[in-house]
Amino acid sequence: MSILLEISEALQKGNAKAVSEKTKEALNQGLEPYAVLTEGLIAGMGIIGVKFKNDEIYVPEVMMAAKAMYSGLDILKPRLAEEGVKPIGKVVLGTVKGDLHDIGKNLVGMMMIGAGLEVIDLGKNVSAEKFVNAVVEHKPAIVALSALLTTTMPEQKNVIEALKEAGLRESVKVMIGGAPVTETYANEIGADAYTPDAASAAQKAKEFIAS
Ligand code: B1M
Repeated sequence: MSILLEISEALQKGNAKAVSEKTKEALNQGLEPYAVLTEGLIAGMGIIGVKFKNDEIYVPEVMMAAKAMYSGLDILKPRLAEEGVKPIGKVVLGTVKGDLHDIGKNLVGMMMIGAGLEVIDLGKNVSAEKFVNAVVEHKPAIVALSALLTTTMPEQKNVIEALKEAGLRESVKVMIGGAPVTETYANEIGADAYTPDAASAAQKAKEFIAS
């Protein structure tokens, strides 16, 4: 079995210790951190998602898998961020109000740091008011909003509206993403960009800073 498959399987079993050890082993074997991330950790979490949807597993198993995913991410984080030098611009990032999913958002943050951006991570379940306050305080070039639930997607629109009301909309680019989010939705709510994954989010953020 390949080491990447072993990582995926250990993650699915919620075995944080094995995920952490095998992630180190994969890096020691010379595998690219991004391949370990996508073909090991994200692949494993994808299978968990399908099983969760089909009621084959329940929230406790998903929590264990998420914990195992973090033990792998902790090892990868410094390697993914390694290329980041002096920050080229600032991003305020968070998962919107009502939404507790933060694994994807954390990946977006890591990839952005790796792309040389300074990331102010407000965490999960972040209200529109908190985003507005962070824009006032940190003066970022970009606000990045993650939502994983169809029920919390409208909160991305609420943040854009709150930025408009505060007179701050023109001062920032708003990027949105998350599994249920689409380009069409981004256009509908007046976001500046939708990106499907963490790598393209970091790439787009870099483009915004350069433009
Ligand atoms: Co939840 N959950 N969950 N969950 N969960 C999903 C999202 C779901 C699709 C599962 C399913 O039914 N198949 C479903 C949502 C259905 C929907 O609305 N469309 C769901 C549900 C229903 C729920 C609850 C309501 C379950 C319940 O309690 N009955 C509940 C809601 C809690 C809440 O938020 N209020 C809930 C709870 C949880 C846990 C707490 C147990 C746990 C989260 C732990 C954590 O995040 N710390 C959890 C998990 C782990 C999942 C799944 C299995 C995995 C999510 C994940 O981390 N994926 C998920 C199923 C799935 O997505 N396959 C599911 C790995 C991660 C790397 O991918 O987050 O998609 P993702 O991020 C990607 C891209 O989306 C993108 O980049 C990342 C990869 O490169 N991206 C961006 C993300 N943000 C971005 C922002 C950007 C750009 C790209 O720009 C700003």
